[in-house]
Parts: sequence; C-alpha cells; structure tokens
Amino acid sequence: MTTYESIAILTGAGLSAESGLSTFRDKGGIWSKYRIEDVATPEAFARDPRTVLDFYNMRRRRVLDTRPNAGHEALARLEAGFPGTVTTITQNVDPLHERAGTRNLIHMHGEILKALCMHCGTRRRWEVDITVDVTCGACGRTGGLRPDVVWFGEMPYEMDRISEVLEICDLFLSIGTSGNVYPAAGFAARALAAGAHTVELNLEPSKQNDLFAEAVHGKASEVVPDYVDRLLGG
Ligand code: BJW
Repeated sequence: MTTYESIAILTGAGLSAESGLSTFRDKGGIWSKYRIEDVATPEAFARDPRTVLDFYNMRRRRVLDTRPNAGHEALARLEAGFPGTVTTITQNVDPLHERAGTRNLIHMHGEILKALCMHCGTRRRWEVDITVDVTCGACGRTGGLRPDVVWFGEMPYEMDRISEVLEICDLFLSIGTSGNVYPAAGFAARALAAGAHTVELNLEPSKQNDLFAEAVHGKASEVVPDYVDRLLGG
C-alpha cells in the first residue's frame, strides 16, 4: 500500500451501530422516531426545553455503559501504530472513540457526556440527567444548561482545526456516515481537492460515493480492522 504521512478520518453513526447505538437515517433510525424540528434545533429547545432534555437524557443514559467495537478499536490501533499523523474527526456525540484509546480526536458535533451553560458558556463533564431547574456550578444561574451537542443551524466545533487537517491530509477515510449533513458532508470533496486519496468504509454507498477513489462496503466492525491492517502492514 502507498505510504501516507497524514491521515484524516471522518466518522459517523454507522461506526457506533454495532455497539448498540442507533444511527439517524437508517430504517428504524432516530429520525424515524423523532422530528429534527422537535429535538435537534435551538428553536426546539427555546420552545420546549423539557422535550429536548428528555430526548438527550434518554440517549445519555444509553451511552454510559456502551463499549467501543472492533471498528473503534482498530482506529485507536491505527493512531498508536502509524508513523505519521492520524486525526479523527467524529460527528458522533458518544464517547466510544476515547474509550477505545483514540487521543487525537475532534468531536465536531459535541459530546453528550458534557453540558453547556448558555449563560456563561462553560462546558463541563455531565453524566446525569439535565433538567430545566439545574443550576450551573460555574456562574450560579439556573435554567441555562443544555447538552453540549451541535444542533441544526449551529456552528460545529473546531472548524478551523478541521480545515487545516483537510488541507494537509494525503489519505481521507470516511467511515459510517451517510453524507447528508453539512459541513461534514463536504469534507471528502475538500480532501480530494487538496490531493488526498479518498476512501469510504460504509455499509452502503453514501451520498458522496462518487468522490471516493476507493470504497469498501460492509460492517464497520469488519471492514475497518481489515483496512487498518492493510495500512499498518505497509
Ligand atoms: C453502517 C453501519 C455499520 C449503518 N457499519 N456503516 C439546506 C437547508 C438548511 C440547512 C442546510 C442546508 N444545507 C446545509 C445546511 C446546514 C445543515 C445541514 O447539513 N442540513 C442538511 C440536513 C441539509 N447543517 C447544519 O446546520 C450544521 N451547521 C452548520 O452548517 O453551520 C454553519 C456552517 C457553515 C459553514 C461551515 C461551517 C458551519 C450543524 C449540523 C448539526 C448536526 N447535528 C446532528 C445531531 C447532533 C446531536 C445528536 O446526536 O443528537 O448530528 S444531526 C445527526 O446527523 C447527527 C450526526 O452527527 C449527523 C450525521 O449523521 P451520520 O453520522 O451520517 O448518520 P446517518 O444515520 O445519516 O448515517 C449512518 C451511515 O452508517 C449510513 O450510511 C449507514 O449505511 C451506515 N451504517 N450501520 C458501517 N454497522
């Protein structure tokens, strides 16, 4: 296999599916049970905070004892064993990359195990339910805590750092994402324009299918370890 120096990895909900966490747009996925407009916009939170908090409280409880699968573990092995730079950009709000051992990680859509205070901007670890009457431990004000996740219409985290990573990567891997949500859905095109070899590892062809020089379709727990073995094996 070609020698690379800088690998950028974009991951999505399909990587965590085999750990038992639902994807969004597959049959039976989260958006088949909830309307985006009701639970995943700042307007929904302003209108009906209890419904939005209940939705994330349920999902937070679910991730607390969820374990990474062979796909997450293979990516952590790649970061540890690859002689160049590996940066993992995840759209997932779950903690499974870090539980597997990945360290150079960007949570572009935030983290469900953190709370954000809308009054003072403090982000802190948060593993219990958030309710409308919780007081922020940093500023002492009540009613401003929300899950630290990025809703539609909000700016994803660390976009400047992501741009730098996409600009210098020579291999771009897109794993377990349908390619429906921007700006992440535009990363393959940006990496390709910067000269990277682009690869999709997904259950099925994504919306960006034609931007990938190489594609392997199958379960993340199988195709990711195989691809990482190829990269580390030289
Ligand atoms: C497997 C598998 C297995 C299954 N193995 N694979 C037009 C109109 C209005 C708005 C817009 C517009 N065009 C663009 C926008 C902006 C909007 C957007 O993209 N809308 C689209 C719907 C059109 N985007 C935003 O608002 C974003 N912010 C923004 O753009 O700010 C301005 C800006 C401008 C320029 C630069 C920078 C910023 C914010 C988006 C926030 C998304 N938030 C969510 C919720 C987060 C919190 C939570 O978890 O609840 O993020 S939505 C949801 O979708 C979640 C995910 O991270 C995201 C992506 O989903 P993902 O990961 O791709 O999952 P699925 O389910 O779609 O796909 C799973 C895939 O896995 C499938 O392909 C399966 O086949 C596969 N799979 N099992 C391998 N075992």
